[in-house]
Amino acid sequence: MIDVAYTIVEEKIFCSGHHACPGCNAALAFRYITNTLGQNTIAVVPPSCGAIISGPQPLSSMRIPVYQTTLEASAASAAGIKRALKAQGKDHINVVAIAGDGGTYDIGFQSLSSAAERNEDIIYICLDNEGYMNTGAQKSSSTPYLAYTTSTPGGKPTAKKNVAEIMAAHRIPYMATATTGYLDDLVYKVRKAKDIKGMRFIVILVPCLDGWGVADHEGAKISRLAVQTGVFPLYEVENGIKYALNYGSQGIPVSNYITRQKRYRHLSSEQIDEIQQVVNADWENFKVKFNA
Ligand SMILES: Cc1ncc(C[n+]2csc(CCOP(=O)(O)OP(=O)(O)O)c2C)c(N)n1
Ligand code: SF4
Ligand SMILES: [Mg+2]
Repeated sequence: MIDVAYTIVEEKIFCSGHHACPGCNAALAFRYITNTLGQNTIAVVPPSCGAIISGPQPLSSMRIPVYQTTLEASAASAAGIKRALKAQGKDHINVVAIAGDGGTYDIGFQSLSSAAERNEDIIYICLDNEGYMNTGAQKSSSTPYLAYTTSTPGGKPTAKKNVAEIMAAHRIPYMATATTGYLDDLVYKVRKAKDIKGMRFIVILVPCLDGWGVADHEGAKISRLAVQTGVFPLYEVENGIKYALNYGSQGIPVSNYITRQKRYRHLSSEQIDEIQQVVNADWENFKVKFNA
């Protein structure tokens, strides 16, 4: 594993007074993303909880320009802005799209995939709270197997889409996973992405207090458990082939993660065992990539 102990230096781009729920981990991620990228940044944000954090203008919580685009078009909008800046000789300005999982895994995926294929010079960050939370916690293709959402009241019958591997398979210069429980690692990855040219993609797991049914102060702890149980490993992939593991499973039973969240409270012990088996098998397969 790679040691990424870092001093977090924040440029004060993110301000207090946003409209997210108290304790929202998406807001925490916004703070560290924007404060790390700094003043020379333009953000593109589609409809999502991120949009109520970053806008409406002039009441934005961010001291940088924010373009609120459609749910389908984050990557295309960011790519267009970056190309226009380059044409004006302003290549030093970072363009970052910050979208939810619904806007990334599902509705915005076509424009994201084609921007990746063209190797557009943008940073694309997915704040993955595993559902359409801003509209009442419906399921997305990021929602995990058996999790309750308002559109899967009996639990989602299919698995979470693996967007990290899909994006790595585009062979973009940089792909990484991160989460709010490991802020030094998150900042390290945003800073690294800032210094790379071409398409950069980071998916950040951000527990949604309301949609997952966790206490206001538990978001970061839950996200650490996601990593320590092996549910959501933190890793990087360069050019689709060079894998590096930052934080992975510590062998903690997945029940420690699941039983803290109301979205799983309908599960039987057999179903929790089933999830444990899947996590074990995924982790064994996943480790091969780092030993190769
Ligand atoms: C094409 C389209 N479909 C539906 C909507 C309504 N809508 C606005 S925000 C949102 C939820 C987006 O979910 P996600 O991207 O996961 O972000 P989150 O709210 O979870 O932060 C939806 C469905 C929309 N704006 N555009
Ligand atoms: S619904 Fe979830 S993601 Fe949205 S503001 Fe509240 S805690 Fe944050
Ligand atoms: Mg979401």
